[in-house]
Amino acid sequence: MARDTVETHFTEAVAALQAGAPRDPHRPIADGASLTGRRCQELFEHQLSSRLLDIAARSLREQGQGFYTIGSAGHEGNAAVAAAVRVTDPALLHYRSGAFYLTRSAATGRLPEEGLRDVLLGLTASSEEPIAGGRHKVFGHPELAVIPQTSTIASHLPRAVGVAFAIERARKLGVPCAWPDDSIAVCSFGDASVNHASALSGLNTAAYGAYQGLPMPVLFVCEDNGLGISVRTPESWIETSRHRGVEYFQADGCDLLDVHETTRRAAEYVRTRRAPALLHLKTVRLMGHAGSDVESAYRTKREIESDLARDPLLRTAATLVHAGLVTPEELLMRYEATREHVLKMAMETARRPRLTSATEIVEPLAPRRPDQVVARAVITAEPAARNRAFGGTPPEAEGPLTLSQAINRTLADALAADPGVLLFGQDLARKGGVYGVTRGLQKRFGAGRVFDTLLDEQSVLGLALGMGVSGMLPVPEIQYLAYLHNALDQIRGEAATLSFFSRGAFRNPMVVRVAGYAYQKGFGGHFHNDNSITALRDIPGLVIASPARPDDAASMLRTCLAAGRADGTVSVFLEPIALYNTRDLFDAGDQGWLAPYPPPARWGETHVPIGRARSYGDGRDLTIVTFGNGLRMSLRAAVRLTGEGVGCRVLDLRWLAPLPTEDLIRAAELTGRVLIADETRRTGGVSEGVVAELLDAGFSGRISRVTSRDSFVPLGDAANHVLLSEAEIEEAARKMLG
Ligand SMILES: Cc1ncc(C[n+]2csc(CCOP(=O)(O)OP(=O)(O)O)c2C)c(N)n1
Repeated sequence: MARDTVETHFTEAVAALQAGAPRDPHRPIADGASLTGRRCQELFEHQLSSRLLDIAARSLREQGQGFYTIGSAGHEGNAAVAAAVRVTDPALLHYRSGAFYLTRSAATGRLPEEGLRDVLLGLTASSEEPIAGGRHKVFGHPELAVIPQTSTIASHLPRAVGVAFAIERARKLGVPCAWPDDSIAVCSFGDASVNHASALSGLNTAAYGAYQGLPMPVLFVCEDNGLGISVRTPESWIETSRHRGVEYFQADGCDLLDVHETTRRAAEYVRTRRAPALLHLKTVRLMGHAGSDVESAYRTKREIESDLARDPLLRTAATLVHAGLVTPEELLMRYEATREHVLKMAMETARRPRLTSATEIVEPLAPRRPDQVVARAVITAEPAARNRAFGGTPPEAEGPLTLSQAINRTLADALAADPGVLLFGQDLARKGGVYGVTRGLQKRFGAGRVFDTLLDEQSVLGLALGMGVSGMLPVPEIQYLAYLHNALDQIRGEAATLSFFSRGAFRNPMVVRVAGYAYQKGFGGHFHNDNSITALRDIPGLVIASPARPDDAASMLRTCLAAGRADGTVSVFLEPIALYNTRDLFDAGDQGWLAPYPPPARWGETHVPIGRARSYGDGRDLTIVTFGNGLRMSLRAAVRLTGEGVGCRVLDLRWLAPLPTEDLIRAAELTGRVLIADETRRTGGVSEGVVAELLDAGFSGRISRVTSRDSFVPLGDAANHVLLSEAEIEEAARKMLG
């Protein structure tokens, strides 16, 4: 393979170095340095290996055997970041933190080859790669406390803050945590990424927490090479835009000694004060953004050359030579030998197995162990603790409950039974939520477990992501369905992918409670009555629970919580706002929408497995398939139709992902006519999925659907013009039968 300018520049510059008088390798390598000569040599080896992995990535790519060429060249100073923090500090790494990864790998006692092999297997997308198993090229390893990251820049900062928060909260509550009590979260990223909303969300949340005196032990590491692909970061932008409340440290990222010393101070600051800090490393970017990048199209020759002159690998080489620890000749021999070794390993890894089937690929997406879920779902607090939690009156003795009350009682039971359950969101704690669903829970379970967050959905979910991966069972609340979209990537790109990209080695169980759907009486307009869940429906592995009735809500919430604990499941629990306080079904005062609380002893019996629908009635003429508010409307319509002699049955899907396909087909076949009553939009709404399932299963009867309009929901009564109505359901049913 032809040598890159970076390689020739390095070898020529090393050859020209002048050896200095030998220093004791066990003493600081330079006056005032925190690294000994020996340690500096070791770190040089990791820097060198990281550089040669970048060379290997290109070689593999040229041979059609490698699939990723974003490298770490120019950023190898981050080896010293790894050396200055603890191996047990959870790390969420930038895609250029290769030398950090190799250094940490070696620090845990693994052979240098093991770290190299991890990365090479990632480049070649081999199924033997130890974290993502060929699904992506990531830095991650459960034994190294390195949590893998996606390619979405900055999306990991909210999680990193969540991890820091979790370390402290677990200690305070005395619950198990994946990381030691005095650990700190380490999170690296690029300089262009700092401007991303997710980064700002993470930095601000850390500052906001610290400002209030909350422990926030997170070390942000900005690896600033001055570029985001081709766009320059304005001079001094990182130091200028820094957040108050996040202590700032700066080092020359090309100078291993400076990086080590500064990281030591920064890490010490974060560890002892339990406060956030930003470590700003001024690096360079060598070899372009990625393999396919033609840097000369947007950078001058001078700019490229000035980066070359700052090559961190060369800088460490010079330090070693000047300290008399190695001669230029020895270094060059070392370079060549390592180069040959890494390229040979690369060719070997190119022959390792790859992913060969869809079944194999999707396997870690959504592990489901229903037996384990049932076993978890029946876990209840000790009777005395439960008694205390409910002030002596257990909810099953309260009589029939509303949906809102049933959710409140179920959350209380979960808080009483599992000390790792935490509830949080905007206005959730002191006020009890906009609709009072969580009222009284903070008082009973304390501000450590039920708390208000800042007004930022990315942070709410980021905290959950961090807590989940640390061993807790977070139950974040998103105040309204519309606002979930402000932070969707935290579910789509982060929560839902972690198991996939780590083959289940890391999991972030959570139950995201979302108040949603429309039909609030004349209140709120679109953003408080959003009826679209399309952005959730196609997320692989995500469970979407949509309870309509109080008893189902209790059982389904327990299922989601139990699935979180048993399988790491990420669930979205959609609560229909308009039904929170609904009491009646057919007539005023009939209390048909209330239900007794399923008592703990019977949870086993009343358990609702993921993906099982609920059927009402036994008519043989028409099946109305529905969910949420549609259930109440359909039941009311069905009673009127029955009065006219039509045999109706109503199927409440309850789970919108995965859809209860078996129950759906069975209910459809029983009547041969299916009317889907779907309160979401016509385009991209739930009914599209239901129709597709029926057709895929070969259902040959009639299918019709009524939905809400492809519109946003207007303010006031005008909403009724675009939302699915009971009258439309009835009319469509008559049309089908007529
Ligand atoms: C949210 C998002 N938008 C766009 C991209 C495409 N992208 C990949 S890397 C990159 C530049 C990032 O620059 P910086 O944060 O400075 O890191 P560097 O690559 O320079 O180390 C961009 C825009 C992405 N990965 N994620």
